[in-house]
Amino acid sequence: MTPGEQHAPLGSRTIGRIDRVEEILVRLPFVAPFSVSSATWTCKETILLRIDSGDVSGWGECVADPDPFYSPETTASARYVIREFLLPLLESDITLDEVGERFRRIRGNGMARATVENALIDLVAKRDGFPLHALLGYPRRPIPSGISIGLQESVGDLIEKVDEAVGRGYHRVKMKIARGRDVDMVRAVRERHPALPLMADANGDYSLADAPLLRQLDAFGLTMIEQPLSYSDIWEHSLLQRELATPICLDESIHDLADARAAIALSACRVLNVKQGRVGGLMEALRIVDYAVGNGIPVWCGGMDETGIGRAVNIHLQTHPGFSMPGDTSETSRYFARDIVGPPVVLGEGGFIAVPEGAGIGVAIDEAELRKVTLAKETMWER
Ligand code: OSB
Ligand code: MG
Repeated sequence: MTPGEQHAPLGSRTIGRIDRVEEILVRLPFVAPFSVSSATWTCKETILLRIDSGDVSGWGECVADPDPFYSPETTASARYVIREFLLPLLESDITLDEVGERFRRIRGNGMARATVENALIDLVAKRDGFPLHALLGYPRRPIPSGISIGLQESVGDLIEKVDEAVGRGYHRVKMKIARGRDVDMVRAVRERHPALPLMADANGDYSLADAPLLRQLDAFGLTMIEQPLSYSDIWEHSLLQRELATPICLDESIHDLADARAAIALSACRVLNVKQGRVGGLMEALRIVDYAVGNGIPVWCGGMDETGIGRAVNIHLQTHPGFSMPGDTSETSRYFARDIVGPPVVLGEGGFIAVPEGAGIGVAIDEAELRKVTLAKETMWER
């Protein structure tokens, strides 16, 4: 690091010489199945990208699932787009801004783009000797915690899960809801935990005709309801928001800054869930946070039940002071008995999460563990 370099804007840093790109398909079992209105997942199956430059390796994790039940992108589509369209756009020594410019030619496929971009940013941070948060330009701070509790079979099961989360010290609880598993379940949680910061995520299960039903949720003082309507809608959310006292938060509907601007202009939401993996990477995520906060819309950081690689990225991202609400950043053990990186994410004093201290994402790959969960490997670029 040379003097002054510390404040060089992220986008003006060059990616250096790329020697090798390897793609690793992994499958990690979950400690328990995770259900949302549109899917049940029993494991984390995804691709990791390792980009090598000299003796430095940058890592990126794709947030796509093997199925298109959360997003139209899938593990297979991301692999295809990365191999056929994104990696061929890379060239040694271009800047991160230039990478962003080139990647803009690829429409959609934000999860694929984020995988490559995040690996490059991790690589640059490690090479230049900065923790990721410092490269982004923000000092460390304790990160608030939040947990996302999947759909449960019964009210009893749900209460057990919520009690456990509250006992662990999570700052807020998100519960998944779906048609027929909504008002009674929210009521039960609220009666047991009157002061708990609580929100509900429908993953797009409702339609505008359900407005009277969703209005019943106003009685429970939820901090917000996430993505009540279709994954592809913004307009109808603006109509629904007029009918609800509870703030709407958009997740699936927001793919980039333009979507965020449209949603805010239409008053389709009062909160945004920013997932770097969904919006094409850290750089677009930062633009969305700046824009939303500048326009009076608070944001929080979502998650995609990532391994320790993506989990670390989400933690570093939340050093941005614009993140004013606890996100879906939970302990590693909430999903995995064993992770492919160390140390695991744990809740510290007061339920906060510490930002990793090393260079880049600041967590170390456990090569032995990684080998155990690897399904396939492919070298996609060799110098
Ligand atoms: O809707 O936020 C969502 C997980 C996978 C896909 C979609 C969502 C989620 C979560 C869990 O809610 C977030 C996490 O714990 O990482
Ligand atoms: Mg969501």
